[in-house]
Amino acid sequence: MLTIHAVYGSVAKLIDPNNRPANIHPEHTHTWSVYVKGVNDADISYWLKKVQFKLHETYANSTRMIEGPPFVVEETGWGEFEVTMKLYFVPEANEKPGTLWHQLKLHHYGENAEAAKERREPVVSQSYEEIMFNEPTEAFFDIMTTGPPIPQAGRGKGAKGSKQAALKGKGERTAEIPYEVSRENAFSSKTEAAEMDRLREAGKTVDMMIKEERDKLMKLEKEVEALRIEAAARGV
Ligand code: SLL
Repeated sequence: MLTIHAVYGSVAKLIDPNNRPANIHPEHTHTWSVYVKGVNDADISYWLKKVQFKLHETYANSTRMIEGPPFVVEETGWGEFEVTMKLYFVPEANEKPGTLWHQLKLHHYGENAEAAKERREPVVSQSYEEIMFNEPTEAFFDIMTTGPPIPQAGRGKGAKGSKQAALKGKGERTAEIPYEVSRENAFSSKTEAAEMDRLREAGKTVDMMIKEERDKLMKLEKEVEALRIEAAARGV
């Protein structure tokens, strides 16, 4: 089992009548963006190839394909509607696209809606998503467990210890190792496979730990939010 985390949602701002961008339809009241991104803006392009955003049919070209990061659609409008996001994974995943739905929010709601509107606070609506793959391909699993690609500076041709260096060195012998262990060969592909299994198990444990921590964090965030609402209600 492989679990991937992503964040999706929207940010909307009321258009300032004194600072209205040119060429906007006179009925449009808000600028907004809808997005899929990594938790804490982490890079997700190593597993997410492209995203198709389906907007309300009142929009011209309501189906927008975003071919690479950032996976964002920016628009202006007057109404709220549900955005359908189709996530296309990298080919290594060998997975069908996954679909997410997001309700675009333009308006503040609740007791402090008017004050928030006065202050022109952006309306943010965001969700976490956990995407699970029951039987990931080896290649996809490798990509996911290796983590985001190393930044370009540290990579490049023949960077020491990099995969490229290991695989593309001219005339070098392959790094393949004997299948069976022998006294001379303490390492073999068999023991390597066993090691991989252990690593996979460890990976699952780490995934579980991350999930636990995130659950804790979300609980704390809820508590903070409740306190904030309570404080606001008391006029603090
Ligand atoms: C509503 N059911 O009535 C929704 C529909 C449509 C949103 C919302 C402008 C599109 C355009 C726009 O905001 N459409 O003019 O390009 O609230």
